[in-house]
Amino acid sequence: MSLPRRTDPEPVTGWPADVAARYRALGYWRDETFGAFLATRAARHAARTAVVGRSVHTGRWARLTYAELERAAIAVHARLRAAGVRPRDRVLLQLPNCVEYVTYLFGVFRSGAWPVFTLPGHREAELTDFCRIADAAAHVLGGPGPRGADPRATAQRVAERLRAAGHVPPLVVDAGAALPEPGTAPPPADTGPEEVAFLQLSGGTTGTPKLIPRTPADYLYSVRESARICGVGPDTVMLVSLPAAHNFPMSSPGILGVLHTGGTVVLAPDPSPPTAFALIESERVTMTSLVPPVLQAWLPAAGRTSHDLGSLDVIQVGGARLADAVAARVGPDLGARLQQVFGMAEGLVNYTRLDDPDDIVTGTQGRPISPDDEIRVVDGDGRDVPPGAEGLLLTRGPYTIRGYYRAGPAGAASFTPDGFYRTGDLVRRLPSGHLVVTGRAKDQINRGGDKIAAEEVEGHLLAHPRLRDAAVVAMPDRFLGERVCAFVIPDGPPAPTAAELRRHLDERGIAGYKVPDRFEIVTEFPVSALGKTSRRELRRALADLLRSNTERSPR
Ligand code: AMP
Ligand code: DBH
Repeated sequence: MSLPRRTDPEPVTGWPADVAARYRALGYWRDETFGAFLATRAARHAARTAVVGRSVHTGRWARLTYAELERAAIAVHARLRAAGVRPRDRVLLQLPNCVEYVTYLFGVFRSGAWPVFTLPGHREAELTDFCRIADAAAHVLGGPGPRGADPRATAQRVAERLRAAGHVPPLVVDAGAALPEPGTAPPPADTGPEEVAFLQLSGGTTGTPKLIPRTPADYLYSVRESARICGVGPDTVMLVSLPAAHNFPMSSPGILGVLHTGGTVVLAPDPSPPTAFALIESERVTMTSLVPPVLQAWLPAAGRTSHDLGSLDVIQVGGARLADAVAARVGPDLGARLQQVFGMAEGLVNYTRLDDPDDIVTGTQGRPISPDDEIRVVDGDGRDVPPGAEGLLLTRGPYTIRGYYRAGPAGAASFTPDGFYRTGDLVRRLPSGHLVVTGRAKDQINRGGDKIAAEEVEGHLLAHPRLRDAAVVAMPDRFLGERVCAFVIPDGPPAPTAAELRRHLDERGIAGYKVPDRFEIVTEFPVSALGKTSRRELRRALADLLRSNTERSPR
């Protein structure tokens, strides 16, 4: 069987040849590929437990040794090959946290195809965009989606949308189905170590999502160093309760860092204290990675639980700004060491080190992995600010991309002409090199670690026939850090209600976490000096509104 011909991918990565040669000479970039990664670990750690988690095939908990994981990945490769998936094809990988996440991840790698790391919460709006941009050949799905959604029905709607736009929909591969006996195992169909091997997702800032091309050479450098910095080894038992696709639990050091060293990955279906605490006790979990709101739910629950959390040694927190006061509670309330992680799927990852003094661990978001991570803190005109002052963070280095995948001029705007990635984050740099994240200058909302591009939600709102304009901004929130607020201007009375607008967005098929938590109906927007809608003024108006609401409402 063969799939329809796909466009050739663009394996360009943009590192200048002399820079690449230097990263190679320094030993950062090596020859290891993802197709071969698991085979060497399986040979070394055959009988050790690699993965524990639910199976979407059997519906029960499963434990796989390294040897069993390798066999399952070979079977997935055989299945994909029989279905016509070829090296460099793009394959959407969309699964809940389950053992099949890992078997399919390595099966896709082994086939030489590029996984595209979609989140379980992505719906037809996002998936259609990913399929279109990546020209995806296959879509691996399984299990129930969030809030009981059926991923097969979603895939059906994706297919309809793609066909209507003249595209060929991807082949649907159900990870819940039984795997074939591999028979004669096809050899790994590897692509080169410095070629693109997968597409990670960016939180984005524009109307269309951005895909991040990563290579084995650059990514595995960050994984190896992350494992070393975080003290990960064969005795590490890592609880993964954030979506496995997210760059943080995937690579900082995450699933790949643990498998790199022969440790055990435990996949939790959700991060709630009852689920996570039971697994920490039963699997003797030593380490986990959390976003701040999950940590805030764990802190009070730890004092009440009957589960033994004593095995827990390191709790990593990242994805969104952790308040210093909450950071200080980790040791006393959870009896574990805190590690702050400030990273991005585009590359740069910062860690507080396990031997950093307490004030650095609670008060900073860490320092870069590599001595060759170049950091610039600049003002609005691109000039370096004085040491210690707040500014925009620019970065370049051995595992930070030089461009997005097929993103055109809108994508190029995220990079300086000399190749620095414009993170859009506001930071201060301490003399020790540690960074403090002080704010953000990009039109993105960080809802407890879930990133939402304002422009994307605005685009969907503007498709409503009775709206003239829409502007989406962050709204401060005690628990999630930020929530989403949409200001809308109706096209005359009667204005659509919030419920109608939510229904409209639901019909558009966008992920639930992007649907605004609050709608404000207004008659006009404040404008900047250039006549553009001023999101800054809207945030200020919202802050005034929220303040007067709290003052008025009785306690
Ligand atoms: P993405 O580009 O979608 O991978 O998201 C990365 C962004 O998440 C960063 O540029 C920051 O805005 C945000 N982020 C990640 N970790 C932290 C952290 N520890 N503190 C503050 N913001 C963070
Ligand atoms: O938020 C992120 O994207 C992130 C956070 C921590 C990340 O990509 C990472 C570590 O690698």
